[in-house]
Amino acid sequence: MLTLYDYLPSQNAWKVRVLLGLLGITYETRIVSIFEGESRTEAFLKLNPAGAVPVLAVENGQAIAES
Ligand SMILES: N[C@@H](CCC(=O)N[C@@H](CS)C(=O)NCC(=O)O)C(=O)O
Repeated sequence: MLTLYDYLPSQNAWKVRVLLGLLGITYETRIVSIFEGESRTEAFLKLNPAGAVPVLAVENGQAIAES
């Protein structure tokens, strides 16, 4: 199962939500509250050193950043 690290007001994350929806790909969502520092935690920076959503975590533990 894919996991999308998302922030609902983010237009960059929205693009990924739309694409996954159009492709019919199911995924889990983890909300990252970017204005509360959740994109700058050590764990999140391991997923995306840029500290930004969207990030799509794939099954082998790798993560794809950039909308
Ligand atoms: N080039 C990136 C930009 C991502 C980006 O700027 N994300 C914003 C939300 S729209 C973010 O997470 N900002 C948090 C921060 O910079 O701390 C993309 O297209 O995905």
